[in-house]
Amino acid sequence: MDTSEAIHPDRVGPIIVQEAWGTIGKALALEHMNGVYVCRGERASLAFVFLSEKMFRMKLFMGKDLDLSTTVAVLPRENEPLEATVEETDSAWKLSSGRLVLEIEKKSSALSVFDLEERLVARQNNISWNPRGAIHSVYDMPGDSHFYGLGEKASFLDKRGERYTMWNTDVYAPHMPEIEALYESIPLLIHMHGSSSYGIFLDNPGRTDFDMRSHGIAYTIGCSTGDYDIYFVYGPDLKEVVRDYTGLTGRIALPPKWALGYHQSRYSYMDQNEVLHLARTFREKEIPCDVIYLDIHYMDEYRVFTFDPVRFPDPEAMMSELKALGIRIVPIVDPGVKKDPKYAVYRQGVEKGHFSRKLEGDLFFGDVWPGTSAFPDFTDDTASEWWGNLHKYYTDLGIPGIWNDMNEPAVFNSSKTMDLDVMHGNNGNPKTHEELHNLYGMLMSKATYEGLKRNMDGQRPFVLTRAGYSGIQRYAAVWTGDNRSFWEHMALAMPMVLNMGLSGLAFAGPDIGGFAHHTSAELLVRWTQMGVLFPYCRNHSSIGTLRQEPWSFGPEIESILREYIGLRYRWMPHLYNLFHEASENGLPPMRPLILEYQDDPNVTNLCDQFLVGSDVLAAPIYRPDTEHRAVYLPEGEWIDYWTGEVIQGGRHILAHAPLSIMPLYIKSGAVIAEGGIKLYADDRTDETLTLRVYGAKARPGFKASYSLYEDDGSSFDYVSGVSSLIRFELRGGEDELELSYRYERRGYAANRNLLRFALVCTAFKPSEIEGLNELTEDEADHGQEGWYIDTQTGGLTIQVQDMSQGAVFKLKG
Ligand code: MIG
Repeated sequence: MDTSEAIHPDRVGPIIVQEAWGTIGKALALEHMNGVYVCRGERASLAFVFLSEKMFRMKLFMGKDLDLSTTVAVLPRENEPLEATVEETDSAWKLSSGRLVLEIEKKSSALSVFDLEERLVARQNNISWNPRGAIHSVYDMPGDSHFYGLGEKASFLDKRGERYTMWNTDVYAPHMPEIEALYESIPLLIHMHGSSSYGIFLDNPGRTDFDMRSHGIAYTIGCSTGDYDIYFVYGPDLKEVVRDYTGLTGRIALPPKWALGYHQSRYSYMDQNEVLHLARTFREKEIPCDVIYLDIHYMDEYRVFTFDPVRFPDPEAMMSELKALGIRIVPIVDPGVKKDPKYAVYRQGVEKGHFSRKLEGDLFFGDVWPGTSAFPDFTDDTASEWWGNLHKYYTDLGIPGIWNDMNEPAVFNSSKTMDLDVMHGNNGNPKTHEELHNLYGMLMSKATYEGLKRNMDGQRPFVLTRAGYSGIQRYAAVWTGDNRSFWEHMALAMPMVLNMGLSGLAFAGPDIGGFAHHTSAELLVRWTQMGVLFPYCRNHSSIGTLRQEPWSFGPEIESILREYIGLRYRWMPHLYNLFHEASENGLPPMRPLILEYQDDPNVTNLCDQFLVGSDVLAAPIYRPDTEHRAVYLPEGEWIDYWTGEVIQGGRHILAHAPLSIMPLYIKSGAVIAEGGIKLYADDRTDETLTLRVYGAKARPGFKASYSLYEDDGSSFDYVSGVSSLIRFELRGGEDELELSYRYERRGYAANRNLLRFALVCTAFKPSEIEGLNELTEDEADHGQEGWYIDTQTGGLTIQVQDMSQGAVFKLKG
């Protein structure tokens, strides 16, 4: 006999339920209280807060209570919100903040944002919601719209025509154009049209979506749970959007210099001997390397905070030999803690209540590497602090960095993650995992970063993470997860990491050479050539794949790789400078051309070439058996890095690039700070510095300038002023040049006596430099002050004592 279940609604076939989507309806009143403007609508209200002249927050709320707390993504505000000027007309309220006018239409509650020239910047036509809490908003998408940001996504740079979901997901084979959700969720959409741009950041760590595909002349932003809480960040320059968005959610912590070096990883270096052998090989072969990673096999049956006693019988001995070689270890730490009552971390976690649990009190268990595992509840500060402190286990061994993997969190089950009904403690404001999912990985890395920092005696920690949410940049570098050794994935790493850079993730990069599948000699060369100019530079590969350490394909390949890795180290002062800039203003070291040439229609979706800083243009070869490619050089004069040839920009050229060449161009007038090549970045025995100026011209109007930031590259002393800032300038006159440098601040004493200025790719030859002698090569080698023409580059080199008071030199033609 059947029961009534026979007519269960789910069984009787599709019933079409007309979903009742609600809207705000008319805007009835505008109230102002404590810097918050509340627009009361028929069925819901909108709260507006002006955070600056060109940035405001808008939150939808129902009922009476307005909660203006934020997620941890948003930094605490130091300034009071701005007062706007309010004007009411028959049809609208207009709120002006100084740079923007926000218009709320009374009849529909639609919202328009205008600039001071009364040009429409953005328009939100509609917000609606369904009874289950999903919210959906519709924005204008003019014909000339381009979209950027959105963090870690596959496909091209410009996201017009795409649709994405924000839901941190461990997909194996993830880097496909149709994949909507990856490991990281950065719900920041940057919209550029006409000559202006703005960003919309939806601060909601639940599932959110951005659709620039399905609605013709509109794009939509939605969330399936939680708040519709957006930040509108006006440019008009893309750079300003990036600067202000990172002002809101934070910028990268200045990394230790060693973290900018070359990193070597493998799933897994299986034992202590293999690790030591690897380190020695790097040194014997004189290939620079700063870090070796330990993947999951270092642990005792995948218990985090342990070493396997057989494979790694003496971690102390291993660490001390590595230290002598200048190589650091970064071990993997996953969030899953093995369910094992004899294992201290598990026991403590249970006893102290630090693991994630259901509302009813049961722990949530999921299967990961160690088998059944519990997962810390990082939303509670006490649990995070506990977790952070556990890292003393590593710091005591001299381990300064941690690699957080599987922190989406990834779980081996059908949902691929933690049960959505897990009830996170959230510091006394409990929320479901469904609502907080995208925060899990970030909170883990935050706990890790802070724990390391507490235990590192003033040294800067390094954390690498796979999962994250807006703000993750404050705690960790991000790698792009399990790519494969496909040429397509090499190419795709460019737009992916470029958009990550526009989304605050300035310190990011892919597994060089590809993680899964088998690399080839050629792919490894091409990928490394490209990868050494990415912010984060690690070669990593999966178990069972062909080896891809730099020497895996014989001496010829090895020497090309050595040269490119060496280039990264030679450019380290410049790179570090760019990272410092990123930590101050959020601009990423690796940039899409559109960031520097926003008015150039040729670069709106250009992403098979990129800039390092503003003046170095790399155009990697990303197809097999290919020695030529088209390169677009934007306006201005460019110099081929390899040949010194001067090329007029504003056009496409055909570059010739045999295997040992990655096309590389330097903007004329650019300056690059270089050091000597070292085997590890943190080697401070000789901090030689050369400021290399490209394409100097002895004529009025020419000017090259550069500011170089320096500090010890490893401690937090810079916070209290132990750093230097050198300002350098080269000005052209009638057949002469004036070179000057000056310390704007000299709190850090670099280990060098000489400063070198090298003028390369220039027609200028001095007849005389006031106060300096022309040197023989021998005198130059012995560190005398003076100038000489470098026989190799044909360039002019001037070397002088590095003086606190700076100096000025007149170069006569
Ligand atoms: O694939 O720890 O993305 O870098 O080597 C399973 C083993 C788990 C995924 C990471 C990868 C790492 C691997 N991990």
